[in-house]
Amino acid sequence: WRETMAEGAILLRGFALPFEDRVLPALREVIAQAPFRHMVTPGGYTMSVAMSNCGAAGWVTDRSGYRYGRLDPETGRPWPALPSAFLALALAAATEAGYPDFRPDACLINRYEPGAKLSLHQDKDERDHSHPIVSVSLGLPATFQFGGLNRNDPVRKYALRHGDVVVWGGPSRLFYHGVTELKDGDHESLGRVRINLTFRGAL
Ligand code: MD5
Ligand code: FE
Repeated sequence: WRETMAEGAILLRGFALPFEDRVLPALREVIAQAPFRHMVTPGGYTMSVAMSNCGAAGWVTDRSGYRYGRLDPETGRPWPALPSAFLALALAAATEAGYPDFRPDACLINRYEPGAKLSLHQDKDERDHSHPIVSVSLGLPATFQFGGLNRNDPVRKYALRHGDVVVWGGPSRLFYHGVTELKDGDHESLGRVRINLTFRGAL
C-alpha cells in the first residue's frame, strides 16, 4: 500500500479511508462557508476545476496573477479554519512519509466534475519549497500525470482513487503534473465528482 512514484513522491493507497467519516462532514462545513467557484487564470481562461480553500491562507488566481491570500475574495472574510479532521489526516500522512514536522497552513480544495481537467503545471507559489505537499483524493478516480522538472520531460500516468494520499517532497515537489479529463461515474459517498485536498505550507 506504500509505493514510490518518483524520488521523494510517496503514494499511500487508501491512507485516508480511516479518516473519511470525519473528513467528509468537515468538508461540507467548509464548503458551506466558502463555496466552490471557478477561478480565472491570468491569461483569461476560466478553470474547469472548481476551487475553495481552508486554513490561514488560500490559493487564488484572477486576471492579476496567482497568489496566496488570507481572505476569500468572494466573501471578503478569512478562509474557514483547517478542520481538526483535515489536520489529523495531513499530519499522519506526512509523518508516514518521513515529514513529521510538516505543519500545513493552507488547504486548497479542488472539485472535478466529469470533463474537468488540470493542465500540466508546477506548484511554486509557496514561499518555502522544502515543505512537502500532501494530496488527498476523494470520490471518482482520476488519471494523474507527472513528469519532471522540465515541461517537456516525459510524463507517467497513475490512477488515483478514493482514499489515496500522495506526499510530494524532495525533487518531486517541483515536478510538472496534471489531471486528465475526469471520466463520468457515480461514487457512493460523493456522487459525480472527484475532490482533491492539497495541504501546503504556503506562508
Ligand atoms: C489534484 N492538484 O489532483 C492535484 C494534486 C493542484 C494540483 O495539482 O495544484 O491543485 S497535487 C499534486 C502535486 C503537487 C506537488 C507536486 C506534484 C504533484 N508533483 O511533483 O507531481 O487536484
Ligand atoms: Fe499542482
